[in-house]
Amino acid sequence: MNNERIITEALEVLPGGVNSPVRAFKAVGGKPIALVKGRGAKVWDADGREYIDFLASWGPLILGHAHPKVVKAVEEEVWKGLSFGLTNPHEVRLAHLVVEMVPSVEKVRFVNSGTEATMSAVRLARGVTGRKYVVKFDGCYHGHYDSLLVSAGSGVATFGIPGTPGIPEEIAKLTLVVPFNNREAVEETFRRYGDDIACLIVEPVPGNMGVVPPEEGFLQFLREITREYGTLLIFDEVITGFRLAKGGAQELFGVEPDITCLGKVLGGGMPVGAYGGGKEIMSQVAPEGPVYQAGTLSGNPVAMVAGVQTLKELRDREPYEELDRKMERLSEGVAGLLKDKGIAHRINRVGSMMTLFFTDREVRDFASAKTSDTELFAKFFRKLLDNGVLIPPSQFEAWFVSTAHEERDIDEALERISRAVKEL
Ligand code: KE4
Repeated sequence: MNNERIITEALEVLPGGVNSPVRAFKAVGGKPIALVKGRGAKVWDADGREYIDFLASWGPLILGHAHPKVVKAVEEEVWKGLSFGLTNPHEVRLAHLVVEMVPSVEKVRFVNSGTEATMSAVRLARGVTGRKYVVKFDGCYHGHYDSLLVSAGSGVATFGIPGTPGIPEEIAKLTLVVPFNNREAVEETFRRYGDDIACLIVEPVPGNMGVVPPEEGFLQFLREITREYGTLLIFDEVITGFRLAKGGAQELFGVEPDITCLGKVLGGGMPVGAYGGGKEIMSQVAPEGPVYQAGTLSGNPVAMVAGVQTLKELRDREPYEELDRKMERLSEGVAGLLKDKGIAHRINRVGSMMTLFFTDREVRDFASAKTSDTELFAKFFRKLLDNGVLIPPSQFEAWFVSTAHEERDIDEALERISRAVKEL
């Protein structure tokens, strides 16, 4: 079956022909593609076309597609059974790795997605503090949990939908939304609601408004003001966890949250999410404590072994300098091509995640990110696709490199991007 056939049939049985909205390419126009194979830094679509991949399945594939150690472990495990519904040894192995690698985590609970992780973390924070308000930043996306789907960044921002139908305003109004990198707004919010704020949740390095680095001291400031008001600080490290450093953004910036949410890289491409923190807070999670959360496939053995192999590779190899260098090479190459063409752009990069914005403004929050020319981005995206380079089909997302991207892949990608830029 080719792209055309797959997408046509998908439209008959899947809403929008997809299982996640951004895959429908509405933000970039034209027909979406279906991918059928990935190996290392490359993917192939159903028409047999090859792409150098910087989407990396939205972040999980830090070791590239079908890494041999991950595939072998999954292959061996499936013959022992796919799921038991009782504890299996691999969830304990993965939990030990998370505790070893993530500075603030002493105990962790596995779930099946990043959304489940952030939803559970907010419930835990409300349960532990007995408070009702949640603070989030405009442009940050934490999955599609009602309390957090309030001016979210990914998906919603791309479609320009402010929140979504189906969320009662009684729920939405318990979420206070402030601009990122804006201390005064955070101080004002705490001055007014501080004693009723259960938690503040933040992507320590937002990827969902595009990449926007936290300004000097901003994360430390959030740590201090939440501590001052007895509010729990939640780091949503679903993208940054194990990506920016072995211990994620909290290791890179030296700021420890009360609760950490994880996903993507944690499962190495299999559906795994997690939330964790100090023993005291996590002892409040059922059945040890009163805050309920559960899941049929949580800790699924096949998903766990994929995560174990991925984290062991990252722990033992610590490929972060190599990843940073590769992304620096790519981003500088792209900047040079656009400069030569006289196209206004900004590139924000932290480690091996970056975003190219088509704006001449510095991008330091969602408002400035939205000054980007999304029409030009859509054209750029399609020219790249035609030239064999796959980036996220949305201006407000992050590009990723993996350990499987060799220097020659970056150079080849820049060759293809150069051809695409000439056609702009
Ligand atoms: P999932 O429920 O999609 O596994 O995770 C939600 C989530 C939570 N936190 C952060 C920081 C995230 O980036 C995400 C999901 N990211 C989006 C795009 N960046 C996934 C792509 C999609 O929605 O299809």
